[in-house]
Amino acid sequence: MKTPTLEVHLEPSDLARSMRSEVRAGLTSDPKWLSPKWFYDAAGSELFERITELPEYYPTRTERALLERSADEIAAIARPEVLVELGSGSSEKTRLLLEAGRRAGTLRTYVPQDVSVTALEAAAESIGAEFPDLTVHGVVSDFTGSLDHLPSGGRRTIAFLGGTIGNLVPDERRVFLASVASALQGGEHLLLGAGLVTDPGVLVPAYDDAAGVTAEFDRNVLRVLNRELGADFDVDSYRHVVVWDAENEWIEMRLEAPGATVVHLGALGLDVPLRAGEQIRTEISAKFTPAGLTRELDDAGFDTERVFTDSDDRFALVLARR
Ligand code: AVJ
Repeated sequence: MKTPTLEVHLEPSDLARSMRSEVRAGLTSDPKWLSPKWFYDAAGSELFERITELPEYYPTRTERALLERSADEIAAIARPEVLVELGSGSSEKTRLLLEAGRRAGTLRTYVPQDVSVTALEAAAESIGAEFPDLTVHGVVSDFTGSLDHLPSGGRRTIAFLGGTIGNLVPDERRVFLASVASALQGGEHLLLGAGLVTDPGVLVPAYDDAAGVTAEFDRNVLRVLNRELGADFDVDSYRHVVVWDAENEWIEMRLEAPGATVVHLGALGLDVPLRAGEQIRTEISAKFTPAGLTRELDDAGFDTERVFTDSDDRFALVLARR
């Protein structure tokens, strides 16, 4: 086995600084918001893994089934020598792409990128053991700012799976997709996983499960702020609210304050007054149509080569060529 290497472009102090400035911005605006980035401490990452196994949360298993069916075709078209994965997390579904790349005989290098050093180390270690001929080079960075650090040399495919693209609003998506395009050369590929617009009766429960795991995941962001920013949110008193915004075609998760209160954030020297019933937006998860995805990719300079969807049209894997 080759020893995985790790490159760090995001120090804990960078994260702490961006958390302070974003939380200040979000909690002093109207309506109030927090970035979904802060969900994923160790407890939050654990809760997210539990979400992916819930009966109501179909995206993960749907995307996995799509990858199982289409990974060989993807590898045959893209013929990746280097697979870069943005927001790789546990790299669980990636194995399907790595195996297909190995069968195609092209793949030499896997570059997982994530904000979490611990997730990357664990993933790099187990992938390295499972694929002894593969060079594994982890990059610790924020997916929106990591594209300057991509290795060059070798035909690359960038995978951005799970539907995380949906956390970005349209303007942010434009900027992000354009920067992915400019990081790639002609003939290289992007593999994008995205949730599709579907019945709100299916969408809403996926973010508001009966067992309350997603509610705990949502409230976990307040625990993170209590610990990291010396805040005094009364975490368990906040209600998890899920709204399907049909006009914007996104799910919104919010946390609702039960009564009027003032939250003190020690590290920011900030007092945040909340009205009774006031909601803080904690995540948007945009859903797409195949045509909309193709158009956004086209605007960014990609040619869509294949759109793989499940039989219920709930999730799409798009293979696009630069
Ligand atoms: C990891 C961003 C793809 O939006 O479906 C799951 C996060 N939030 N349940 C999603 C999430 C609530 C998830 N992504």
